Amino acid sequence: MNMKLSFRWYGESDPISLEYISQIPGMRSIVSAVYDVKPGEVWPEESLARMKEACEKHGLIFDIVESIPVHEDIKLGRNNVDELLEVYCENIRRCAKYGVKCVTYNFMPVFDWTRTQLDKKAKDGSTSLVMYWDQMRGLDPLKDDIHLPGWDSSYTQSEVRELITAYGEIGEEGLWRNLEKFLKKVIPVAEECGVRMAIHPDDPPYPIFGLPRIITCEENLDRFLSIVDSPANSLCLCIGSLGCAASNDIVAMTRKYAERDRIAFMHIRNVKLMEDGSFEERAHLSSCGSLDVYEIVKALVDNGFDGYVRPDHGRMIWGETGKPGYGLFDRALGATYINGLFEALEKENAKK
Ligand code: DNO
Repeated sequence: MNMKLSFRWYGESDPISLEYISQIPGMRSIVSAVYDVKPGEVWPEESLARMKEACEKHGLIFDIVESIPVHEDIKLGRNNVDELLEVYCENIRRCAKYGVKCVTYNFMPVFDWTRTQLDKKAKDGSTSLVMYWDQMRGLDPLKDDIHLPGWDSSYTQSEVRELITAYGEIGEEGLWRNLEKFLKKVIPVAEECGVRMAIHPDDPPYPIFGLPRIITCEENLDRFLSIVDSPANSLCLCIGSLGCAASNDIVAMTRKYAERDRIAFMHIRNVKLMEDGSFEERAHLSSCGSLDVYEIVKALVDNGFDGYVRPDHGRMIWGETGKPGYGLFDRALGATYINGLFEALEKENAKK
């Protein structure tokens, strides 16, 4: 198959072993990161070397990083931003030195993915992550000491308040300006060392708590890609994130960006959208959620996609416990489903 199947692994502390991951049919690459350093610090080469070696022992390749986090001061364009950008570039160089070909990151202010519950039980007894507006409404991080799943819990409440105020001041256009500065510095370095940078969309793809969010829709993805028109400046097309806005036509977007070779990495999962904009994460199969995963994969295959793919968030099934979204069983089922779609579609196309 042309696509490169991958699996996220949280390093030595991950309860899922590389041995188990290597037993998933067709598994090729490991998606990981150096977890024991803070954003804005240089990644020790020994950690990268260890990761590479551990993967190779199991016949796997460590060639995707998710993520090199972008320090809030880069996103806010303040304080020692130039120094932080230097560190970012150095981390890309170091990753490349150990064989990394794709680096994922996001440009979401303060909070990464946002959900209101991590273990919502479905009728069949499985659990998954959900975002319900009736749980979300009424929460105000400026007033209440709240911690939603997915947030970096290392911020104190007063730090969160300060950050939210600072983002309020720069607004969306300020965030675009700082993203442009980031890309103009980082993409030439990525090009030089053969790395494709893959921005992860905002999850969910609209402002939360009045914070600006810009990697949200086709118009903004077009704007993003035109800032530096290079395959090194590409997308991590997370269909479950973009798919939480009913206005995003994910099949059409996948086709368009695959045609232009601007998708470096695909995150494949399914979500069920509710009428009020709430959503539930579901099994990967098209009929389980709102996204037509078959049509999305077809859009890739029709354009000769040979980038990285990973089964994204799975449900917790068969009694498994662990990191929400990142258990073994349902992601492994997702992987075999993805394999099936690609094999069928690639073979069909080869006959034409
Ligand atoms: C959630 C992930 C995100 C993603 C980052 C990329 O499960 O997809 O946390 O890794 O947004 O920087």
